[in-house]
Amino acid sequence: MEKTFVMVKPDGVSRGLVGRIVARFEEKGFTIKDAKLTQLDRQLAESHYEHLNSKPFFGELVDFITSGPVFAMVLEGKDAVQNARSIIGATNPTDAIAGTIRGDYATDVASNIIHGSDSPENAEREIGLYFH
Ligand code: DAT
Ligand code: MG
Repeated sequence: MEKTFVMVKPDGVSRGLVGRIVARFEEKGFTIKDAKLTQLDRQLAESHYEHLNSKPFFGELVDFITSGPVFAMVLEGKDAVQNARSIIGATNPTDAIAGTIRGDYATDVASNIIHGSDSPENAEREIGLYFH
């Protein structure tokens, strides 16, 4: 069994989508190992998205992700990282197919509802950042 880190972003929380999003992961077969509603400070946001800090949208990304509460989760399951990314859908909601979370609930890459770790190593790192 593998663990991954998934986080409903401020737009998903403010739009009241947490329950529906959590249900999708439960229905797929994930086990919720830990979860919390929390608000990121800039230091945590900059650390989480460190790999993007040279991108032109980095400031906007940090502003957005710290703009309100997020719902952070540790999910466990078979191939959890890859299966969660499949449910989440493509980074740009325009490319995300219907039936994925981003495909169903988002239109804009800058506010794409949800985060999911992209490798087991990053899952471990992100779980450590949020749950310690
Ligand atoms: P993902 O969240 O699918 O893993 P990523 O790690 O490449 O994608 O980027 C992290 C977040 O940064 C992404 O969910 C939304 C934001 N982002 C990515 N590309 C962007 C862009 N071109 N303009 C604005 N925000 C962007
Ligand atoms: Mg990513």
